[in-house]
Amino acid sequence: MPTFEKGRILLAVTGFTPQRWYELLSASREVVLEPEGRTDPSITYAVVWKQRPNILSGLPNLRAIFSIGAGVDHIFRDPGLPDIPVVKVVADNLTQHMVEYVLWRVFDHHRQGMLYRAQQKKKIWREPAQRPASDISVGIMGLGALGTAAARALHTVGYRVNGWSRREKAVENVATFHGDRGLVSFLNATDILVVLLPLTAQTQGIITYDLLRQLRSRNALGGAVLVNAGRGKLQKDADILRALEDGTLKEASLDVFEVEPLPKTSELWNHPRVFITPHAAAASDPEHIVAPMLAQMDAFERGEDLTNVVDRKAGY
Ligand code: NDP
Ligand code: OXD
Repeated sequence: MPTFEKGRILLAVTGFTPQRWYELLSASREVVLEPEGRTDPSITYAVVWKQRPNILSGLPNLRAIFSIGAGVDHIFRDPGLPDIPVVKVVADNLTQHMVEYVLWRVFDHHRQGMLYRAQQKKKIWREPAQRPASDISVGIMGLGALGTAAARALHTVGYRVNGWSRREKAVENVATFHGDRGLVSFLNATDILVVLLPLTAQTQGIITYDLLRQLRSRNALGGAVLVNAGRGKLQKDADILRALEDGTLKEASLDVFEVEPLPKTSELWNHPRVFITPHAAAASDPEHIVAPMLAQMDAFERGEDLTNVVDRKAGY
């Protein structure tokens, strides 16, 4: 049997060099790097991150599209997207990174990291009051693979945890809310809001000033806190600045922004109560993602169902 009788892969990526993805995928299948192969009938899979628009529409035998990340909004932006299954990443390694990020940011806000860094700059020796995690409610917007794992970890270290999802959901030790009807109650019970939603037509721009006003600001932290590691277009950067200025928000940790990279002119960069990371909460590591991806392709060719296929209608 020839080595590459299996379907070939089109690797279509913008924004970074996919060398390692190419090497690991090539260990098992022939890989074509876009812009080559755009009408190649031997290509049956596309592995993509922010692919250039319309490049998948000319592939006559494309059977499935694999996202390099957990988010798929970058795929659905494509006007020429063929009507075939889109598979997202669900990987322990990625989930672990997101859990680490969420714990890190929640601990830092809870344990007054911003205050201590400001004091250190001025050589101030002053100890603020300490409150236990059990006095603080963290609300996770988006109780999916990442949000649920973060919720469990936060409960384990002592926080009270709320979760909000589209559909009704039960998660042990988490007070769950869902849909438009549950949103205000969820926010009213939340001191630190952690956003782990996907970007869809329904969620775009959801983190507004008015939404932030619903958070519980009279709390053990002395104010409400926002952590967004979902997508930048969920939020309005200007609304976050306004909320920080008038005390609606005490502090924010932002990993994602309306425009990325965050423009140098953004006031968020220099804000003393904003902590910025460059869309780095949970990177997709090819060493952990490619092997299961290839295994899925093999299984699919044996007639098995693909897993982690996104719901095109819901957009995630
Ligand atoms: P999932 O698809 O597993 O979960 C999404 C969650 O959001 C579900 O609980 C879903 O509700 C909820 N949701 C979706 N739409 C709505 C809505 N309209 N109203 C209320 N809840 C809604 O996603 P993941 O947990 O795997 O990932 C979440 C997002 O994190 C990704 O889409 C990506 O944008 C982002 N991400 C960011 C990274 C970073 O480095 N900053 C890294 C990886 C991911 P339901 O349970 O009812 O379906
Ligand atoms: C993802 C991301 O969606 O890294 O996985 O943002």
